[in-house]
Amino acid sequence: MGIGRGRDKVRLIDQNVQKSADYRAWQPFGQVPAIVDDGLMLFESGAIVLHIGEHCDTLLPADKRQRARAITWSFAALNSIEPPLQELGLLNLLWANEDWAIQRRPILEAFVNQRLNDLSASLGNGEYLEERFTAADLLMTTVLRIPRQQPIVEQYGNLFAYKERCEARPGFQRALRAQMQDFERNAPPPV
Ligand SMILES: N[C@@H](CCC(=O)N[C@@H](CS)C(=O)NCC(=O)O)C(=O)O
Repeated sequence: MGIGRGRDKVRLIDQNVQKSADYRAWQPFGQVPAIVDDGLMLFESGAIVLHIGEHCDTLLPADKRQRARAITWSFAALNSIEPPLQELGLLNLLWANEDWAIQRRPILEAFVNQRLNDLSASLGNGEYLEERFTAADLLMTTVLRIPRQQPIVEQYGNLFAYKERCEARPGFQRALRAQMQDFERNAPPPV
């Protein structure tokens, strides 16, 4: 996939490509997303967003201290908030009625709530994680969208408003629409 150079640069892959040695040389785990920018092959969404941020002051401020803060919050989104939300999202989506999942749920929900509570306290009345929108907000918003089957982020008024504010940004809407179009164009016909 190329960077911001039109839809002809987007390559969708199937499970055969995922398993292929060529693709594994690019993305060792066979996952998406992965990009090539001027011959540089990258994977991991956090690394990709930060790489794109190198060319975009909106995503990564030129000021060194502000940049370091944006990177710090990017890691917080991916390392501290995403793992418990991801586990909850998968539990809801794939295993909700399994005995082990029913047993796991209370401890997991408590952990998720602890993280969201701390994030909510840190955000306070702020519009964004730092003084202005950065790559960290993009990543945090994407992470907060994970537990869609369960209204858990909704319980934190300021976090929910923050997520909606970030989602409403024109760039976010454009990117989401483009991604959804790929799914719509390639969805199997209804049975
Ligand atoms: N940590 C990786 C996770 C990527 C990931 O989970 N990708 C999913 C789609 S959103 C995937 O490729 N799943 C297929 C698989 O794991 O085989 C990242 O942020 O890029």
